[in-house]
Amino acid sequence: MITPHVVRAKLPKDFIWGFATAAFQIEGSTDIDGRGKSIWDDFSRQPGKTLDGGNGDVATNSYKLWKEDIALLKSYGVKSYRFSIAWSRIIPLGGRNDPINPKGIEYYSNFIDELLRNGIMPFVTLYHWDLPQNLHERYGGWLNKEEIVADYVHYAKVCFREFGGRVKHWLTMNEPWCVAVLGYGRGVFAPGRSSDRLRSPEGDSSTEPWIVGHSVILAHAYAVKAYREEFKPTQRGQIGITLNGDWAIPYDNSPANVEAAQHALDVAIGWFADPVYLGHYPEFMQEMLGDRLPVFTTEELAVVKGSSDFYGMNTYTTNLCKAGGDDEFQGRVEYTFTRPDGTQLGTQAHCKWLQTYPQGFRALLNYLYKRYRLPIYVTENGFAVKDENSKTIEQAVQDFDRVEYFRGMTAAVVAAIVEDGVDIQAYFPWSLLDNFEWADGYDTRFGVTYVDYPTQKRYPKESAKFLSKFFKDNIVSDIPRSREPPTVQQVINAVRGAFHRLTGSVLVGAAKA
Ligand code: PNW
Repeated sequence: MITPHVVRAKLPKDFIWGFATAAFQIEGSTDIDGRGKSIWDDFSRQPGKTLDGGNGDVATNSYKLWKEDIALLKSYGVKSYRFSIAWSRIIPLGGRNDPINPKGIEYYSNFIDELLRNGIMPFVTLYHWDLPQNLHERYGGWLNKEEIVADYVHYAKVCFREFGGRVKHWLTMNEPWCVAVLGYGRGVFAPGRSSDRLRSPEGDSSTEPWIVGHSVILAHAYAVKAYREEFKPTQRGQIGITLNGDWAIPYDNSPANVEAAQHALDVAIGWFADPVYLGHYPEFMQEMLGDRLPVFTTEELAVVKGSSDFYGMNTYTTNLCKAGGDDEFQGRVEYTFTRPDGTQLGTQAHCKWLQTYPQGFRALLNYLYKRYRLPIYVTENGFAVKDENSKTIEQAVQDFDRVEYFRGMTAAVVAAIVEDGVDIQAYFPWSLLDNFEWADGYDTRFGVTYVDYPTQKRYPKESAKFLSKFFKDNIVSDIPRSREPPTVQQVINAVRGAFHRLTGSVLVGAAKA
């Protein structure tokens, strides 16, 4: 006999879901309680660096409205909240011999306590792009491997020591590709370095991003080593890195374009995932970059390989890939959303780089699970509705393109788990609130909650309601699963999972366009 509850149980009882944010995008209060500057403070204030001239001084005022934010999360019924700690609130000058700021510790400590009081599990990012400005000025930040690795590990250890009794899920770094490429290659994110002299008086886009990426990997890996050796035995948490990466589909069947799609994945994802999970840079990157790609010492490699307990995945879209062009950050591949027959891949978002394509999400989940063989935590996934910022509040909360996006993406998660046997542990839509969208300023809104900036009032959008209901309906929390007789599908999944673990292949292929 199959009870209705079991039929309804599409996601495992312990499946984690919640919303994601990042410190600089929401906190504001940049000069309060002893916070030091981050590289985004001045960068966002320079004319021309953000689309609307917006900066992080106020953002969603969450440094002050933190209790309200937690109440909002609670009202959405989340199990977890992914947020980041601002390094320069903990250590205002950033370095390993610089003073620790008790006010910063106190703030996040209270925040974590309040989450736990509300039954919400903290999922904490240590670095979401807000490098202490002083480390950039003192020695070049991520360009200086020796210094930055030691300083980052020190900062991470302070956080493990202060918060690790209560925080059981850590992300070392958010999206190293963005840190390296957007910050030191294209120069569109802080610190804004680039070879383009119209953009930046200094920088070398042909070398710096690869150096920065290398430092980020090492800082991550040495922090994980410290956690595992000094904290994990008593704190018993999970730690890993989270990488951005979108699915890549060949534009057509030509061998050059089929190869191009793999090259795109190699640079977007393999650049970081291959060293961390497989112990080497992708061969294609070594060919493309030659001696511009830094080399790990044997000792470093031993620390890097296996340095993530799970696969942390931020993904938004799918790109059609054509071989050609000289953009090394895309693997010398050109991206488009227009198919050979002229149709669009999906619904266009406010940002140029984003269209809805849930089949691609499912294919990417399969690809990552097959290649890296670890449980996947989806730590970001989201959509910015076109021209949402020009709408009235009443119109904006009717965010049906975002609802459509999340309907497709959540269905893809369920299908990947139930039909493909992919081990997915968590799903965090980006973002809890509309917020400071980096170089887009406040013009692009990714929130499931509308923020009326003049009043700082929050208005839940339809997408928030959709997601709350989806997870309420699909995660069965009242019946322990093990007591129920397994459904036919669950037996099939168990066999699939075992097969996968033995052979490394996924039985049911994902949708490929
Ligand atoms: C991620 N792209 O950034 C970040 O982790 C968030 O802080 C950000 O708000 C969110 O996605 C939405 O953009 C990205 O150009 C920035 O492909 C740029 C890209 C992808 C992700």
